[in-house]
Amino acid sequence: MTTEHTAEHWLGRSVKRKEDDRFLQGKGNYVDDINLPGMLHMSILRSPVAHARINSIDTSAAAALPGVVAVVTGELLAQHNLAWMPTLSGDTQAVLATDKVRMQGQEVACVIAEDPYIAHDALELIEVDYDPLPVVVTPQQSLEPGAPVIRDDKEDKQDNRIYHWEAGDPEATERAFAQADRVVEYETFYPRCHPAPMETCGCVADVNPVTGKATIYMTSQAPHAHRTVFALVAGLPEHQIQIISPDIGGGFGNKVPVYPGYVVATAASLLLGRPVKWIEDRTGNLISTGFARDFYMKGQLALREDGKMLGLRVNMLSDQGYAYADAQPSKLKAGLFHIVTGSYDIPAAHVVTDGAYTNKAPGGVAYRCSFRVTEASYFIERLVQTAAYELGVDPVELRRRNFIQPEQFPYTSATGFVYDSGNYEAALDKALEMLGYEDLKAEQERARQEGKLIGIGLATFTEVVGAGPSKDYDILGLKMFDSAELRVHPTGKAILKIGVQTQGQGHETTFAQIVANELGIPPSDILVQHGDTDNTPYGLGTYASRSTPTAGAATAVVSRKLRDKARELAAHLLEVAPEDLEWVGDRFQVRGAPDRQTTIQEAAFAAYTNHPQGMEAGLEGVTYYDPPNMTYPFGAYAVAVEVDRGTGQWKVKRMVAVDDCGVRINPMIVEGQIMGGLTEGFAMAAMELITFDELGNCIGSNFSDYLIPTSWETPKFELGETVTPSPHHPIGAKGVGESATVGSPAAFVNAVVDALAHAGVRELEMPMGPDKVWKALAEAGLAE
Ligand code: MCN
Ligand code: CUN
Repeated sequence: MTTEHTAEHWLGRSVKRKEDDRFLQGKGNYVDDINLPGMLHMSILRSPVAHARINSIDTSAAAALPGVVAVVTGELLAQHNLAWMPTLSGDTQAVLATDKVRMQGQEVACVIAEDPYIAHDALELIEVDYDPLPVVVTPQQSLEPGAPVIRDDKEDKQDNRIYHWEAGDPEATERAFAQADRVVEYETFYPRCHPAPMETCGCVADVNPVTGKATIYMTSQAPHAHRTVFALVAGLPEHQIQIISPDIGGGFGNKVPVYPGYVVATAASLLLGRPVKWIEDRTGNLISTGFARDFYMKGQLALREDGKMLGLRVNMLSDQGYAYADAQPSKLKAGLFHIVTGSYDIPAAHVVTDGAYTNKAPGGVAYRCSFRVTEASYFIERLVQTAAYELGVDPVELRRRNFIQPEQFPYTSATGFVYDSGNYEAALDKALEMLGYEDLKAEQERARQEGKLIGIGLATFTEVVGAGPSKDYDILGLKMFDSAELRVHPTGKAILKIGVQTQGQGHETTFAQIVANELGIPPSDILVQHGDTDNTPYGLGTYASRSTPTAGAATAVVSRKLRDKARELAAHLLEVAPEDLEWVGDRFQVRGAPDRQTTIQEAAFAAYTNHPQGMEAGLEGVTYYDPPNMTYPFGAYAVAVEVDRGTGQWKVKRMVAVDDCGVRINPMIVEGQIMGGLTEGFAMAAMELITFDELGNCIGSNFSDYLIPTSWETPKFELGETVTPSPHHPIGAKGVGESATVGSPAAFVNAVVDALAHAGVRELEMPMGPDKVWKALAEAGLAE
């Protein structure tokens, strides 16, 4: 009798998240859950002023408070050559201030005490004598001649410019503009915002006084890279440093940089011989850690009369704060901002970028961004809408006339990106159909006659994620490959160890699904381990939606290696040649005699109990995957809003998001990623803002000033999908973790601007609070 066997499919299946059992039952293990015997607690004193010379720091009263074990200052660190540390973009940042403070909230001193409350109380007893200096809060001010030089700690630094970097072809772009019938200009500012994860940053540093081994439990999106940086900063041998990222309560990019708190806690543990815990407070998190955006952008689009785009010029000025600390590929000074041509076939482009120091927090890239794609995507999608108004064509039509066409892939953009695959029109069609675009336009017209304002906004964005190919991508010289190690044990249960680190993205489930898809071992039999540098292979970590494109690919490749070995084992067991076997998803069958079969579990057992002579025992392997290209997910988002002419408030009537991230491993998790990302995109468009007064006081240092949406404010999202597989990824998947945050802000802004556009309004700066919208209404004569 022949057995008809069909293996279960594990891709495209909404397997429930394995990690949720422990999260839902309160059994997560976050850094603050870690308590070690003899552990001390650290608290950080931060500068109240944005720019000042430090005349003196008196720690005597704090040190005398009962329960205080030590007070650490920059001067003490300087004795160990630890007062400054390198940033991920090769600049330097103070660990604790010595000469000057250069931003409000800068780390000035740390108290180590027997309990966290004593540590906190002792901060008030530290006397710091500051001599205020002129403050610079915008990059425009900072680049003016005569502006105070912020980084005068560097001997050769005479001004505040950090970098000047260009991409594209200036001559070709000039020629394109010379041929243009129309030139449309657009200028905007993408304000500073903050990822604000639920869990702030923190660590427990445990340097063993006997062995010298440093075990650091840390909120880290990139434990391996952080270990290497620690080895370089502290001069500790790398094998004596173990970084463990336990469960992480959201990262969103905030936990990519190295922060002073980690370094001081580790130094303190080394000096005191006891474990030291540091848990950042909310204000510390908002005021001093990885912010996002703060990009001033201006550009021109050259068009033919029929709407064909010919050329694009963009100038960008970036506010980096007092240290250039963007976690981004070394070569690319403004990250991937030069993908600013977006989804459009623009033959020529020239992008000029500059970065400047200001008296503000460093951090740069964070917040669901893939290295500045967010700003680029926002800019081009807003510019295209502006061009549509200027040309008097429907924004849908202008997009259609300029999309890169499916047959043009792989498509090389004017700034050198090689887009792997796409079908932009299909995604747009789907979004318009879901939205009922034509009907909505008619409704908008009717509403206008009744004195009501409805706006429709689109964004048809392209992302670039999965950094990255080692020829172009490295951070501090570390190439951006990623890794997977897979062991299948005798009973056919497996353990997968990966170099990336989940912060809520569900890797324990989706990575098990990738193995299951290749080997037929059910995900429930596969343990996914990550976030422990001693027990996982080297990798650059989770950010820039790179986990699936890099470590996900490594996981598929290593699984296939094991399957090849399993084939040999099955052939041995069935006494046939390996070529005579057919893989059917979870077992090998003899071609022509399918009831003769060996399951993957049987092959695994044989690997330890009955392997052929001459073959190595065991069923395990490791792969380091160097991606041949980035992946280019994309989407079409459509938003309809209603704007209240009396108050300037706007409400989302509909929000349709069609995403294409290639093959979806777990549709439920992908949709969760998109919902979360859309919420954050909405948040930036509507309310999230870190700003500063002229003295450099941070406004947005707590949750009553820094507004994040709750479920009450968050609109309903309607999701759709198209599937255009990545041709170079082993399972055709593209990253998706950031798409919705990258793509959606422009759609929201386009919608609100569209409601006012007939009265000449072209620009509203984010966040579009009712005050701003009301002012625009009033200026356009629309307010009532
Ligand atoms: N996935 C899938 N099919 C695809 C693509 C992805 O099933 N075609 C799944 C993945 O396997 C993974 C998740 O979706 O479980 C996200 O995958 P990916 O796009 O590879 O992104 P990363 O895992 O690298 O996550 C990083 C990304 C970034 S950079 C930020 S910022 C962000 C984001 O993820 N931070 C998050 N989403 C977050 N979600 C939560 N809950 N918490 C954060 O801190
Ligand atoms: Cu830039 S935020 Mo995510 O890449 O960690």
